[in-house]
Amino acid sequence: MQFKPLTAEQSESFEKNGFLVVPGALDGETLARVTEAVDRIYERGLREEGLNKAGAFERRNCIGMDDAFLELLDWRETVPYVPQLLTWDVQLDTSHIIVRPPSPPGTSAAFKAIGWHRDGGIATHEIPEPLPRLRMKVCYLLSDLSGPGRGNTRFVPGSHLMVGYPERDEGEIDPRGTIEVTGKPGDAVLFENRTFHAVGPNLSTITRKTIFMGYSYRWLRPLDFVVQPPELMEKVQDNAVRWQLLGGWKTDMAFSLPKDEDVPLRAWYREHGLDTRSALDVEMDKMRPDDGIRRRQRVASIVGSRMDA
Ligand SMILES: O=C(O)CCC(=O)C(=O)O
Repeated sequence: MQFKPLTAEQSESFEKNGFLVVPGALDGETLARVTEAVDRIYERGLREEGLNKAGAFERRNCIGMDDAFLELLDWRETVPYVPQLLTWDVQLDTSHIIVRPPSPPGTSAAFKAIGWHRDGGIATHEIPEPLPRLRMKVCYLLSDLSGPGRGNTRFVPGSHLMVGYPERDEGEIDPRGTIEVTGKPGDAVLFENRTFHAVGPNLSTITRKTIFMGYSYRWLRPLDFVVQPPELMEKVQDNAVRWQLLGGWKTDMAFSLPKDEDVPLRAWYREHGLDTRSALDVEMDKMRPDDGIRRRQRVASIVGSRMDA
């Protein structure tokens, strides 16, 4: 995977708001290929099953449905940011087409296609607050969402750092500070699991098309599949990073104590100077498990020298 450093401004913005817009993330050709694949799946889905109760079409775990989606797995303009904001120890945990056609006439401005929530399903309710950052999504806009009211994703900036639900003022539809994220086809929006988000009605004449690719720590369960099918794993067997991202592994303890062959992104991370672990962690890593006495001595000497300092 190519490296693309986050700028200080992007990093500050993500840390402050819990989301980040990357304009022009998809070039014209890729945008056309992804949109064409989404259109095909959407049109077939509409014919065969219609829209869901919220008036949308959704296809989960779509990664294997078209090679255009596989390109997004490690997309050069966005995915290099994921290890910089989360960790090298990442996997794809969801790939999700969401199409939102115009809402029926008369739909209330208060309608919610998706209510306010944080990502992660049941884990969000079972992990004691304050929640850690565990997952993040990259949403690729395939339609013109440059104005509000088109079924855009709504965010409460800064809500990733809150404990509990964001406050809503009496008589207001949305929590205080809510924004609708806007962007053009080909733009991407990165957001993390703790950032509260929701979707209102699509009051425009534009059909909102998006594809979401989610990433999380490898020791978490994926959100919308258990394991990817062998045919898909076969397609990426010569691409070590894609293999990691699709949940592949090489050693028995790959998800608890990964070896370098399980996680090529660890070497990538170090190669690009992102390894900011403490001296203690680095030392611990170098030690073999059967090296108990020496390990204790070395740790004691590091800790001792720190306490002396
Ligand atoms: O459709 C959207 O904009 C939001 C989707 C969503 O809530 C999610 O991916 O968790």
